[in-house]
Formats: sequence, structure tokens, C-alpha cells
Amino acid sequence: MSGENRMDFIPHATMDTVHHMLLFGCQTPISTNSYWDCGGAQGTCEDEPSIMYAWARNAQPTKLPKDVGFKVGKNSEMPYFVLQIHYGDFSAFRVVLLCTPQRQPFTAGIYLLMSVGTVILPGKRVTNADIACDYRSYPIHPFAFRTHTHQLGKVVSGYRIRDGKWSLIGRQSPQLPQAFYPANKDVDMKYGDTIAARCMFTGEGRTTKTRIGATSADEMCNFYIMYYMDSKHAIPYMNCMETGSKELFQHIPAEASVPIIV
Ligand code: IYT
Ligand code: CU
Ligand code: CU
Repeated sequence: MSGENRMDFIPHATMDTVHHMLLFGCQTPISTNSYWDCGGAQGTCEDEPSIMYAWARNAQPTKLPKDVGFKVGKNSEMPYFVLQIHYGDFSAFRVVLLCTPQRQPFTAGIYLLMSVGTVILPGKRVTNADIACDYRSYPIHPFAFRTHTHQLGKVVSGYRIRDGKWSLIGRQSPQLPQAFYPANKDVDMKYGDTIAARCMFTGEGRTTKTRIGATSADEMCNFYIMYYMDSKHAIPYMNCMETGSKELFQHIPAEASVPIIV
């Protein structure tokens, strides 16, 4: 793709046998072939891949709001797309990426909150993974969120904390299709806010400690926020990997510890 473009996505719903798809943006893909076997989750990009889109069976596809696009192309931080497809059998599927050379007034981006140190004790009914960071950047408007854990995650919730008040950005069971869901529209973020997420896990049914890692025997705790911001600033990717303090999380709303039964 040349120059600087903005884009939107249209997954074609003929994919009865596709389980999920993730679209990544990156500098250097792992392979220069038009398709390859990614051998599990990690075979996408040489550098840090940034998730741009997630499609899961039976979930509504994300629509970018009007006037919002991801910044892509040769002169952006994401000159390549890698589409990862998790499928049973694929006979006919198509994905359409809509690109426009038109500068959009707003640029989309992803904020990822992830836990790195969580240990889930075997048999213990509840373990929370708490993540929090101070937000020190230009204003963003969250419009979609996605949660990701493996089997032990019961509920994942994300919040903005402003003047001590917790406002929900989104809350979902990671056992439902891990697509992007609409975020609470009234919760924007600005310099000085705190951004926080909690994953609630159970250690029931395990006989050994479970740690963060890449296999299905490991766990992950991710809360992704898809946002838009003024194109003047256009920050495509931010993340938070800090463990939230006990003191701060004393005030998290009770819903964050209430499992969503699926
Ligand atoms: C250790 C962990 O939590 N990994 C997550 C989040 C993650 C995604 C990307 C970490 C890094 C990345 O470059 I992209 I470093 C993780 O692997 N999440 C999976 C996918 O691989 C994206 C997921 O479905 O959210
Ligand atoms: Cu899948
Ligand atoms: Cu994972």
C-alpha cells in the first residue's frame, strides 16, 4: 500500500467454518509469502504486532465510527497487514479491507492492558489480575473493547478512574466470542486519568500453578480498547503492563468480581 491511508473492515459472512480471525498491523511480517502456517498464535510479525481487528463466529462485526480510520500504508507505523485465520475447513472466504487515501479527521488506535505476573493457585476459587496505569497522553474516545483470557477467565472489566470515580469502559466474559464489543460511549480518556482492568480467574480444576504464557495450559489477561483520537496526534498503539496497587483496587466496582455465566 502506498502513502498514508485510512481503512475500515468488512468480513464476508460466508465463513461458516472459520472460528476466529485477527488482523494485525506491523512493520515486518514473519513471512513474505502471501500466506503461511503461523504455527499457533505467535507466527505473525517480526516486530511487535498490533491487533487491529478481531472477528469471531456469532459476534457482530465492529464498525468504525464515521470519520474514523486506522492509519496504514508505507509512511505509517503499520506498512503491513497480517490476517490470522483460525479455521476448521475453509472453502470460500473473503475479507475486504476498505482503504481510502483521504485523511480522516479521526484516527483509530488500540490500547492494550495486559498482565505479566499473575499466578493462579490450583483449587483457589478466585484470583484477580489487576492492571493500572496513569494516562498521560492526548484525549482518546474508546468505542470498542475486547477481552482475552484462556479457560480460567470468568470476567474481564476495564475502567477509567477520574477524580476517584470508576467508570466502566466495558465488561465481558472471555468465554464468549473474543470479538470487539461496543464500549460505553460516555467514557473518554484524558491526561491525568487512570486506566485500569481486572481479570477474574478461578483455579478450580487445576492441580498446579497457572502462569501467564502462550499455551492453552497457561493463562493471559488482556483488555483491549479500540479508540479514536484527533488525527493531529494519531497515536496508533499504547499499552499498560503495570500491576495495579491493592490500595487503588479496593475501590473497584463489585461487578468486576461477579462472573458472567455463559
Ligand atoms: C502474554 C499476553 O498476554 N499476550 C497477549 C497480548 C499480546 C498481544 C500482542 C502481547 C503482545 C503482543 O504483541 I499482538 I507482546 C496475546 O498474545 N493475546 C492474543 C493474541 O496473540 C493477539 C489475543 O488473542 O489477544
Ligand atoms: Cu479460534
Ligand atoms: Cu492468549
